[in-house]
Amino acid sequence: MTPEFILVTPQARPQVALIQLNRPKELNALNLQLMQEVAAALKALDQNPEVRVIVLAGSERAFAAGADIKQMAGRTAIDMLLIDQFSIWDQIRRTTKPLIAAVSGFALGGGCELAMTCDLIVASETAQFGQPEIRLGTMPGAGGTQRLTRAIGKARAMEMVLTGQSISAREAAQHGLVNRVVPVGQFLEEAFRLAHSIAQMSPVAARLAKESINRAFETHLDEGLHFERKNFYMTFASEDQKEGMAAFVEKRKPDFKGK
Ligand code: DAK
Repeated sequence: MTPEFILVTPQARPQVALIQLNRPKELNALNLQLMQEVAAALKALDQNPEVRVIVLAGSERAFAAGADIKQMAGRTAIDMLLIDQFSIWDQIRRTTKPLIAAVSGFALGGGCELAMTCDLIVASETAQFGQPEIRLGTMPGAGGTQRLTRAIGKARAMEMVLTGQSISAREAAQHGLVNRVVPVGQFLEEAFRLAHSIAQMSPVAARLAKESINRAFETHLDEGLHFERKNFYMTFASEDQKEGMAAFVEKRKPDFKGK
C-alpha cells in the first residue's frame, strides 16, 4: 500500500534511500499511522540489497513537532499500553543499515527522539531540538531521557527535559548531539553527501561497527570490548575485508560488494 504520510525514494542517490516525513500542515506530528509507515519503510529498505544507507528527513520547517498531541490527548494509560507504540519504535531501532536524520526546523518531543534513534544527525541552522513534554504534563516516553542524557550529559538533559526549553542546532552540535550544521538550503544535500561517503564502505563492516557502537550504550566496558572483538573477527570472514586490504596493497580504490 502507498503510504499516506511519508514519501519513500529507494534510490534518492546511488545506494542511498530517502524517507521523508510528509504531514506538512501538522508540522509532521507523528501520529500512529505515520510511525507505522516509517517502521514499514525502514524494514523494507533494510532488506533491499540496492540500499546501503538510509536518510530520514522532514521538511525545512519541521523534522517533526512531536507525537500527535491531538491523537494522544484523550488516551488512557491502558489505551497506550494496548496500542503498544513501543514495538514500532523498537523496530525502528533495529534497523541494521546506517540511518541518518536530516533535521531542519522543529525536532521536538517524539521528533527529537526519532532523530536520536538515528545513527547520525545532520542539522540545518534553523533546527531546534527539544523535549517539551513536561509542558503538556507528561515526560519523554520514546527514549528522550536516556538518549539525550547519553548524548549531551546529565546537567543539560535535566535542564531541557525539566524546563521544556529547546536548544539550537549550534548548541546541539557543541554538545555532541548532532554531527554537523549547515545552511538551511543544504541540509538534505549534506545528509546525502555523508550517506554517500558511508555507502562507499563495506556494508558488512558498517553494520558490524554500528552494532558495536550501539552496544557501548547498553553494556559495561568489558562486555562491550568482547562484543567489538567478535564483530572485528567477523569482518575477516567477509570478502569485503579481503578486497579492502588487497586494494590498499595494490594502490587502487576498493570495490565493496557487501559480502
Ligand atoms: N501534535 C499535533 N499537532 C501539532 C503538533 C503536535 N505535536 N505540533 C504542531 N501541530 C499542529 C498545530 O496544532 C497546528 O495545527 P492547526 O491548529 O493549524 O490545525 C499546526 O500543526 C501548525 O502549528 P502551529 O500553528 O502551532 O505553528 P507555530 O509555528 O505557531 O508553532 C510549534 C510551532 C512547533 C512551536 C508548536 O506547534 C508546538 O509547540 N507544537 C507542539 C510541540 C510539542 O509539544 N511536542 C511534543 C509533543 S509530545 C511515545 C512516543 C513518543 C511520544 C510519546 C509516546 N510512545 C512510544 C508511547 C512523544 C510525545 C510528544 O512528542
